[in-house]
Amino acid sequence: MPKFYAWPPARSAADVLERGTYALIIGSSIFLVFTGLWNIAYWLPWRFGFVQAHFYAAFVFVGAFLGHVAIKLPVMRQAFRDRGVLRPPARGPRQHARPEPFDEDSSAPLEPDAPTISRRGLIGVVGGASVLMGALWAGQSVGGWTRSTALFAPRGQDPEFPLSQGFQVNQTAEKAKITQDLVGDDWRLEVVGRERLRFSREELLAMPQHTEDIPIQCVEGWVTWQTWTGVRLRDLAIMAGVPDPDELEVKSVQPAGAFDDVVLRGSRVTDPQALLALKVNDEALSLDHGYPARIIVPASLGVHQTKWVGRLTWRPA
Ligand SMILES: Nc1nc2c(c(=O)[nH]1)N[C@H]1C(S)=C(S)[C@@H](COP(=O)(O)O)O[C@H]1N2
Ligand SMILES: [Mo]
Repeated sequence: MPKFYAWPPARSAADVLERGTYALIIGSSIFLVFTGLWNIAYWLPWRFGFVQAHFYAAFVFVGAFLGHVAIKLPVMRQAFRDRGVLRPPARGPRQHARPEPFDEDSSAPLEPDAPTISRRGLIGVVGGASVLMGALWAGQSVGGWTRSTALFAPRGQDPEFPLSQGFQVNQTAEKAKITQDLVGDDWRLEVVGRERLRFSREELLAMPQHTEDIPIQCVEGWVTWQTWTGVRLRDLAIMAGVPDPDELEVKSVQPAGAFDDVVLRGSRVTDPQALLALKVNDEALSLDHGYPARIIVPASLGVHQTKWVGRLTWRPA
C-alpha cells in the first residue's frame, strides 16, 4: 500500500511499469465493483454501455494482473531461491516475519515498518473474504431458501424484482412497457428471409416442438436452468428460405430499451438446441418471461435471449 503513493513517483523504468499495473488493477477493480453494484440496483447514472464497459474493464484487469505477475516474476524467483518456499515468513506468526532485504532494483522499502500481518493471515483474509462474497451471491443462482442469503442480490427478495414462474426476471414486462395490444391476440411473429412470413402463437405451437434444458446467464451474476419448449430457430430459417443462415436479427416488440434488438451469429442460431421458446417448464411463458415468444439459445448470455419477440430477420451466408 505505501508503495502505491511513494515519492518520487518513478525510481526506474521497472518501477514505473510496476506502479502502472497497480493503477490499472486497482482502477479497473473499483470500476467493476461499483458500476456492478449500481447496475444491479438499476441506478445507471452513466452514458456508456454497461456490458461492453464491463468486458473492457475485465480485460484491463486481467491484462494488468498478468503484466504485474510478469514484472514481479524475477523478484518472486529470487525470493524463493534465497529463502526457500515455505520458510519464514511464509509460515508461522507475524512476529517471525522478516522484511525483504532492500536493494536498488527492488520495490522493498528502505525503512520497513513492523509487520502487520503474516502471509498466512493475508491469505486467510483474502480467502475468507472471497468465500464470504461467494456465499452472499450464490443464493440467487441456487434458489429456494438460500435466496434470502444473497444480500447483494435483490431478485426474488424485493417486490421491485419479483420472480415469475419460480425464477428471476431481469426486466419485467411493466418496466419494458409491454402492453396488451403489443402481445395480445393480434400479435404475430414476422419471419423475414427470402420469404416474408407471419405466424400467430397457435400456428407456432402447431409446428414441431422441441424441449431443451438451457440456462439464462445474466451478466449481473445469476444463472437459472429451466426447461424450454418451442420451435427450433433452424426450422424457422428453413421456412424463411434461408437454410444456411449467417446471422439472425431479433427484434422485440418492446418499444425501447437496450436489448430490444440483438444480432445472433453462427452456431448460436443454427444449433439444434437454439429455440424460439413458447413455454417454460410445460407452461405458457409468463408475460415477464417474454410471452408470446422469446429466444433461448445455448452457450449464450441472458442479454441475447430476447423476450417478446416480434420479428426474426435471417441473413444468408
Ligand atoms: N426484450 C427484452 N428481452 C430481454 C431483456 C430485455 O430487457 N428486453 N433482458 C435480457 C436479459 S439481460 C436477461 S438476463 C434475460 C432474463 O430473462 P428473464 O427475465 O426471463 O429471466 O432476458 C433478456 N431478454
Ligand atoms: Mo441479463
